[in-house]
Amino acid sequence: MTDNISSRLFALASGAKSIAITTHMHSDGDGMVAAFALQEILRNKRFASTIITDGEDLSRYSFLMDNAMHQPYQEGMQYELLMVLDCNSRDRLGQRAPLVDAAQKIFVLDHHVPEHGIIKADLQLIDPYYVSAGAMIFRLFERTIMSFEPEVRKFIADAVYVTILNDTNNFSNANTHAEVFELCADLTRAGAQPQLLHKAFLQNQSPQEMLYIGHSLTSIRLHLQDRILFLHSDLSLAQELKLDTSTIMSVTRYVQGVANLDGIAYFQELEPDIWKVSLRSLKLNVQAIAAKHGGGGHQKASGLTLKGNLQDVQKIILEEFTQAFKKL
Ligand SMILES: [Mn+2]
Repeated sequence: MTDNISSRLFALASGAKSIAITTHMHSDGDGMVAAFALQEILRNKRFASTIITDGEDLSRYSFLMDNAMHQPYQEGMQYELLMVLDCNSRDRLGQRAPLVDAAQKIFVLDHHVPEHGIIKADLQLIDPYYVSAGAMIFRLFERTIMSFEPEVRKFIADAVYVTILNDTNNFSNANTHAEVFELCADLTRAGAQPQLLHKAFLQNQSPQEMLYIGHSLTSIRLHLQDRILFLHSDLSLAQELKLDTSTIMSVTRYVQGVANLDGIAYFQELEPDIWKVSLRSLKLNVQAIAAKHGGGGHQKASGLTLKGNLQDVQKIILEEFTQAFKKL
């Protein structure tokens, strides 16, 4: 099945004059790093491609970007073949959604549950069982990757390993099943060095980022008989610290170890009164909550965007959690 998809993808690439790779908005260490891996695979098959970004700061990934060809989105951009990674929804492409309309052929590779604004693809692989989009790329192109020179193989293995570190939150999320370790063993054999990648990707915070996290943690409040934890970071905090929040990992990872919780909601103000809300729960289906408000993700980890002041958006989420408990 996967051999068939990879050969069909290379056939699409052969027929295309231009190829773009992109991912969801507020790109992360899965979608963006999977794009680096896919670009390297294409390059070694002699297909040039460009990764289209929102112009976000990619410095977190600099250790994997020596060969990366990327460009911020500009209105009017057109590519014959568009590859969308870690995303199956047009809505989640944000300002880059017109790339979908302009493309002649579209390939979608994703592990999110399809919800709304589903991209109509000529070729797609969507499987929520996979731990990361990067993991899907590795399994999909495994035979091709293994035929590459050792240093190319190592680069792809490094990138895929990072997508797994990202989406499992360092092997601590519920998606860390046996196949994840089997895949990581294969990646390690292909040259990935877990200790160096852990250091480069998960332990490179700036003092400003640590201050941002620390201030955000002081906002912790408990609700619904102390079963739900809320915390937030307002825009002024990022501005005071001169921190570009698109460069840092979600603050939720610092509260996922709090004992006796049934859910977490982290509210991050991206623009005045625009809040990115990250939901986590091992008990409640937070994907349903996020989807109801135009967001999406996974049952145990989802995200959405809400408009309003902090009090209002927190009220909305508190009500959703209250209803979700009633349904249990
Ligand atoms: Mn992902």
